[in-house]
Amino acid sequence: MRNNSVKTALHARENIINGWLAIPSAYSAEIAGHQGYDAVTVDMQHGMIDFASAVTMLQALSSTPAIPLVRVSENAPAHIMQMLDAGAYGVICPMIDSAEQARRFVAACRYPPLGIRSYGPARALLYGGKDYPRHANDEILTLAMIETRAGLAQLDAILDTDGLDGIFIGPNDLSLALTGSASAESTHPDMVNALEHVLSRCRAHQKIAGIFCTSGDAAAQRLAQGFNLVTPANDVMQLGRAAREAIASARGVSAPPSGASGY
Ligand code: 3PY
Ligand code: MG
Repeated sequence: MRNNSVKTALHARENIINGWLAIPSAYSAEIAGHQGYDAVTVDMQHGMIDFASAVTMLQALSSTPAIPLVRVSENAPAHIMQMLDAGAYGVICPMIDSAEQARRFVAACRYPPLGIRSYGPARALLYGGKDYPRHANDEILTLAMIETRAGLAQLDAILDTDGLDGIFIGPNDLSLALTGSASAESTHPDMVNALEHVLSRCRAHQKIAGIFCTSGDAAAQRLAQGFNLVTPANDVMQLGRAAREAIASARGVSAPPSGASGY
């Protein structure tokens, strides 16, 4: 099976830069995959992406060096299994609030006897290779999103889940839950403490700590803080930012900090 270089690197404590796609386009995915990201995630929760588009995006990513990941829309085994069959080498699952939800998530990603994944690897065989079924349980990356008060309260139990590789923080949802306002780079003390808590618990459990960020600078700060996997904004934010900067530079003015695009 094609090695999941991102999983290998993460477990060797190397940092991973992960792109994030919300635009339903194979061409965008192909461009992103060639820019130097270690991994690129197809976002089926908040991206404008249906299953058919996701398949073409995973196909496009397959022609690039980036490892293809999917953020599923919910913790639904059939959906998770379908995205793995479509060739996702890792799954980021939103809104994990308990050990039971984490166990259900990981079980959907693992063939028996470790889990309940149904057999039918389809495109995963083409991307991964003929021996995919024998090695998939070891190679597929599983990241549970912590982005609620409940998830934070149950963090240790979630981190104890066998087969869970780590945590990916959704800072917008988490700050909304903790402070009443969604802000990925929130400096509210409750958010700062929550992120430090997640980092130290991930370290104690020897699990990966990942987080969504809104820019390269923000991602660099998160890496310096101790996170292992960062997403330096999604394609929509990057497109909007590049357009604002180009327009401002053509007009000889400074670019406005944010536009109407992205979240
Ligand atoms: C969040 O910030 O809540 C996310 O889910 C990132 O996409
Ligand atoms: Mg979220």
